Amino acid sequence: MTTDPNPPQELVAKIRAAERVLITSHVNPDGDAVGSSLGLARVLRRLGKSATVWLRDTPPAAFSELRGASRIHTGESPPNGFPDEYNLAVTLECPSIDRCGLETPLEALPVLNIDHHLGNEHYGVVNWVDPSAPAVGELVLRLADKLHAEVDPDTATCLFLALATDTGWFRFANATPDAFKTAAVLVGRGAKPEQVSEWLYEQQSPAALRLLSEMLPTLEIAGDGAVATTVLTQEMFDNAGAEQQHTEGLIDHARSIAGVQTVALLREREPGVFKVSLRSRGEIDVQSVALKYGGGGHKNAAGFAVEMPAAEARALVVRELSALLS
Ligand SMILES: [Mn+2]
Repeated sequence: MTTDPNPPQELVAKIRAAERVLITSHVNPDGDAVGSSLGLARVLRRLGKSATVWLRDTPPAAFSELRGASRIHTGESPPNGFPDEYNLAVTLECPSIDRCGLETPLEALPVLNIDHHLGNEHYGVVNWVDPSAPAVGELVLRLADKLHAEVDPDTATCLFLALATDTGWFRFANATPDAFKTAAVLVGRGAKPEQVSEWLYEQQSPAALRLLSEMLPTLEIAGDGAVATTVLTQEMFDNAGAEQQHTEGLIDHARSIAGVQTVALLREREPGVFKVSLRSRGEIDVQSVALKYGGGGHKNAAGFAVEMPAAEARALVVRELSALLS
């Protein structure tokens, strides 16, 4: 794909002109959402602007070591006199404006929409959507360079975490030559991969491991060995003393089984409501399933929510995933 790697001029101009910027990303924020948001906030502050990061949901604890993580505002609506006290909102990683968890009021501000999801709805006053970018963190790096803002080691670390998590540590199909080049630039500017890896994988709480042990017995294989599903009910969260944030990475265990092409993790967010996370290999498009049920994502990683009993929800997911393979 030959996409212009540069941010649109209009986007750069709007950022240069703004003094107080609200940055947000999607609900249930992942590494790209958190790393990009914190990285962009640091870039804007470096330019003398006020930048506030608001995420509707509390980020996973694994990201709490990132510089600025303790300053992230969470909850139903943005803080500090929203919307009157801001000039501009930037959404990162939000294919539609409601993905940030706040719909109408955000439109009180001009919205810059920066994303790499193919199905982005171009809802902003300026839209910078580059599906060839391995992570939104890479777009933030390109933007920082365009703005001539210094990317210091803490900023580079935020963006590296975004890139590393979205590419599965450079193992997924989006681990392109550009992804490696961007990683090289970020490490050159002071990002420490070994430190990020330690934060993500060696700071687990006992609750997270107990939750894994609750999940593993629920493993079921269907579709001639190609479809693996696991379930986490509220009861399992209670047994483990775990929270939703402890589910980070749990879906990958089923992916590791030989012959499995597509996997799902169903987790109960509130009684009877399941968030379904889907993963797939190669050309198998799980985004199509997610879109059918009002969700979204990428070809190989997507999700949606359903309200029904666990067994019924699992049967539906198995049916849909099996149909993808036939
Ligand atoms: Mn992303």
